[in-house]
Amino acid sequence: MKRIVFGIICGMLLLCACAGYFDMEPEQHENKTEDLVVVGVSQVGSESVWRTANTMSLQQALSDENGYFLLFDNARQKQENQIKAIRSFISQQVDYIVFSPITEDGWETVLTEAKDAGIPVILMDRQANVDPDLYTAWVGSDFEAEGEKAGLWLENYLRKKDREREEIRIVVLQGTEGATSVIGRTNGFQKVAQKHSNWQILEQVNGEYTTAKGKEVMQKLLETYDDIDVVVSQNDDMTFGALEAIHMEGYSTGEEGDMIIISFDAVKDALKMVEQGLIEVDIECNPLQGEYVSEIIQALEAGETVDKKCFIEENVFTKENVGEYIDNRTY
Ligand code: GZL
Repeated sequence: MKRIVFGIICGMLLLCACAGYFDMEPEQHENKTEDLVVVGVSQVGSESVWRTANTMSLQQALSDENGYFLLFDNARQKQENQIKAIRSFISQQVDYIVFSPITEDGWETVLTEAKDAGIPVILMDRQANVDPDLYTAWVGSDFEAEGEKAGLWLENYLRKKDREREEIRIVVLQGTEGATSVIGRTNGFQKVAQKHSNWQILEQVNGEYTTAKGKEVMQKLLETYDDIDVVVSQNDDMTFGALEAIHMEGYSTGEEGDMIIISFDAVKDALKMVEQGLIEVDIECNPLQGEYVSEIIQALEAGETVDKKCFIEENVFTKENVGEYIDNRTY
């Protein structure tokens, strides 16, 4: 039974006016409104190229042509905005709530309210530290695997360069504190790093997943430490800022450079830098999650059970393989 309140129907009528809604027979109006699945989406923000691609993927998949009425809210990187949006979706009695929790903690109360209202919650991208009964499914990346891939790449790179026994001084630009992607990438990289007593993680700093903050914290790290060998930057936007700071100080990056850059996300502009040798390796984090979310909703609409967790396939890009992928990159 679709729960669509007066406010949404008004919005629908307004929206459909241009789509010839009023040319239809009265009984057709009912079908059009009744057939749409109403989904409330609370998005973290628009802090990165990755996030923009993630949003576009959701909006393309949850379109009215695909049978959805999408209520979309941009939380501008604030948890309180996400909680407000979720409560608004509950009061509008949407059919599903979809959101990427900006950080893992602080969701128990509002997700209990959604459960009490009988509204299924689908998590995407980041995860929430709640009783698994409070959400129906999660779709996203294996962040710990991403971090481990970065560590294993560095291990292999140093071996090839005959630098296995050298003192390797590493700094880490982390994203938003408490985000699943930060926790996973940090733990995954450390799992490899702890096997190498000659690897020294000098400092891990919060670059907030943005270019501006990435540049700012990299400048501070360059002032603090003389010889940094490796920069692990947990998303490409921070990497763009870090590279600006590194070049401003007269350092170079790449195989023959002063520092090795390891980045995450693998957006097109960063892959171009991999091709140019500015970034040594980019660990993919796939933002195209809209189709996965839609498939979960369609399965639930058909009365099917769905997997609690759905991990998305991801790649690792270096100069050796980036050429095969870069032209097809849509973001
Ligand atoms: C990863 C996602 C991260 C991206 C950043 O799934 O949570 O948030 O790596 C984005 O670009 O800001």
